[in-house]
Amino acid sequence: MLDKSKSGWWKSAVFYQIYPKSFQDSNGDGIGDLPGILSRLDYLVKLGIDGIWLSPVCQSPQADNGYDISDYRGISPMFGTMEDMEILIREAKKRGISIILDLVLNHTSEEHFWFQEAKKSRDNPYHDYYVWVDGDGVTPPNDMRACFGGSAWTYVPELGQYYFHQFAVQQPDLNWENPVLRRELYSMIRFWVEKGIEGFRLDVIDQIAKVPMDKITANGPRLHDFLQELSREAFCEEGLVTVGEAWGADVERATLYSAPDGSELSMVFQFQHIGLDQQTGGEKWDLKPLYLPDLKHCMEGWQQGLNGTGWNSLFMNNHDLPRIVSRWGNDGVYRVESAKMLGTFLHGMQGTPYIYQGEEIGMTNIRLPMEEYEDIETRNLYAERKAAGFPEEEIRNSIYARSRDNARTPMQWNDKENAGFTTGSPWFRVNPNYKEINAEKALNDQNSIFYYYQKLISLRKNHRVFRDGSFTLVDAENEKVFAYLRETDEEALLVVCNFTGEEVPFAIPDGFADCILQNYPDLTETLRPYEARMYLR
Ligand code: TEU
Ligand code: CA
Repeated sequence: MLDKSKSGWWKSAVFYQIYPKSFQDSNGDGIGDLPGILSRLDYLVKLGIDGIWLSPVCQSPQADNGYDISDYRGISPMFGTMEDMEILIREAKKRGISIILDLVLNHTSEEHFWFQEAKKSRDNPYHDYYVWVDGDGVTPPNDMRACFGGSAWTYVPELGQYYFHQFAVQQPDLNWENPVLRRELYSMIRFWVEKGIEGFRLDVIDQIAKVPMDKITANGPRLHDFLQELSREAFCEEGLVTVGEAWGADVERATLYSAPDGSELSMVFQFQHIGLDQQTGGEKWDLKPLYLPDLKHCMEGWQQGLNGTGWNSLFMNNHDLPRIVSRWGNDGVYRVESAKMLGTFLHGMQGTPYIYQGEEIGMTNIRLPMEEYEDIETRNLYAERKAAGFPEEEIRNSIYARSRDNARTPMQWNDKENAGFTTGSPWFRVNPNYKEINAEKALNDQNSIFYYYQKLISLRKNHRVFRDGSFTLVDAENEKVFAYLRETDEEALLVVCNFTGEEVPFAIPDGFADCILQNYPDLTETLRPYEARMYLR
């Protein structure tokens, strides 16, 4: 077990993200919950992870599946009780697993007490917890759009004002210019630290310093002031791990976010790699194929840019993203090989890896009838593009490829009804491929993706080169094979990944004879479809 009292323990850790609603139901209501997670802790111990990032479980009307919080200090009854949470924290800690809570500090639910008060009058003490602009109810203050579609401004006639919301109408933005609000948030964070929470994931943290009348959302002028205050006031313990979601991050900004002096956060989730298969100037729904050299140069920039000056997170999946094996792998005949290849590609790099629930067994995207999509972003997109006259088939293809719901189908535990997720009726459709793809089957198959991920995690812990090594691309312009070298003064690690379904030639550089990990049973002169290897020297 890692010594988590030391700052930087998380540089040797591997984290696992749980989307509680879809992980494990324990009481038959069809919704995942905290006791369900507790019942699966030993599965996660077997995988070898060191911490769990829990997507929000606080009180919420679920307009955005819990990212619309109405009480930061209360557990939503759909997930269980505060006692369930305290038991989970304790039992996880006994197993060497830290609980990392998802903090949504950019906005609350409209049902939060603060907003209910703020709406009552302009001079209510909570009014300035939010962002208001006078208006006539006809013309919003400006043409800013919300991430989930529509205007970013909603009018409250009783006040003669609009309030600002970067996301859903039900998610009013908090006003971080207000020091009283900021202190409320810091006090809430300390409440959770006292409960034994050992880390935080910070939702859209680079959007908190918004200046809506200047049309600024990400990377606002006071962002780093706020983050440094947040770190000083709330993240006081050396061992706390903090990861900020920063869609607008580049390497330069990330050296501030993850500065080694701990003045801001431990690391951020940046998304430059995730945007590479999106049409330039388009939205995530505007698809284009991934061009492998783009991915190589992107990852090279982050690996070299933060080596010694900051710290990377490493991820390809989360609750907002389509399943990577369907996106950049092959979820058909080469599902197992390509899932292992993608894991090899990522886990050989410098940074803290995050495994999203089901990634370790190669869960895939799902195609649903349009009316079955749950996600507010997907539903709004369908309506918006339908109204704009986009061809039905084009809209559907975008949704099949990019909907967040791809990641939110229930975890597939076994081949029994509802994949063992619930004994009731699941809140969301279980992927019909659960009979083939499930954890029980994986645990009974030594060649499963699960055991491959278990080996990746173990290798990272047993060879310092994974944490400390330099990064150099090998054969950088090769459009089919992503190969790179990690080196310290004692060891060298060569990672080789064929990102295609073709057999391709690749010359293994001299001196690398010891293949420590491979996703095919033997070694041949060429690289077979989605073949991945790790060599150590
Ligand atoms: O996501 C922020 C965010 O910008 C993404 O939702 C993005 O808009 C889209 O999903 C991918 O292009 C965070 C949370 O992760 C997400 O689940 C919440 O819906 C959102 O913030 C609002 O809290
Ligand atoms: Ca339940």
